[in-house]
Amino acid sequence: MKLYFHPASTTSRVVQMFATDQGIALDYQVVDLFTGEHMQAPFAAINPNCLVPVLEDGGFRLTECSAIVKYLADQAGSPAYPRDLQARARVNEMMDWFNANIYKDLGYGLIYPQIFPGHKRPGDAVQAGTLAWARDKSGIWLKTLDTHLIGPDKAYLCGNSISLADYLGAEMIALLGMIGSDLAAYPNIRRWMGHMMALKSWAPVHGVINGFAASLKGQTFVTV
Ligand SMILES: N[C@@H](CCC(=O)N[C@@H](CS)C(=O)NCC(=O)O)C(=O)O
Repeated sequence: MKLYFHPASTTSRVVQMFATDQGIALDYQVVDLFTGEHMQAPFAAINPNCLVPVLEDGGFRLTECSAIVKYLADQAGSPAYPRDLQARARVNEMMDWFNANIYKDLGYGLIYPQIFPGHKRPGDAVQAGTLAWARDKSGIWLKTLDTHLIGPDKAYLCGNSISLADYLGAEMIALLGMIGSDLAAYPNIRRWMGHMMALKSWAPVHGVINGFAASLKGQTFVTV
């Protein structure tokens, strides 16, 4: 199976982390987001959304990182996507929560407009207003995640064993490091992220993005 991806892509790393951690072999093909390869005709023919990741399994193509890891997990029979109806529903619930709730405010509202020039809003007032809104909303989501969704007892999002939701959610929360948040205000999130970052696949998968984060050091960001 082939994965079209880029190591600086949050959603690509979700798939990379899951596959690497679970020992699922993929043929990795970089699509260079920095030169705009994803916007060119050959890749647009593969994914008309012009986004990575894309999984190719023979003639079957799949987009959306959440759908991709579910497909890989089912194929491998991974316990990270349990068969039990209610346990699986809990994992789905948590994945939807990250994708639909926190990511739009934390990723697209707060972090990306500050670190990716293409996401910066036109004009200082619009940029400042976007960041202020997203900072407040992100703070509410993070508090809910810390207090209610993780809480003081669980090692992982859906209990004491790792699930697909952890691979998805951890990539989104790890972005906070890029704008200088140490998660000190969110001890349960910090503990959970400690477990995720201790996975042996974490360092190799995050080499490129950590290099980018290092290049941002010294800049001042609106953060939570
Ligand atoms: N909902 C998609 C989002 C994919 C996505 O946003 N990919 C980004 C990288 S993280 C991308 O390809 N961006 C290229 C661009 O915006 O031009 C998923 O979960 O896979």
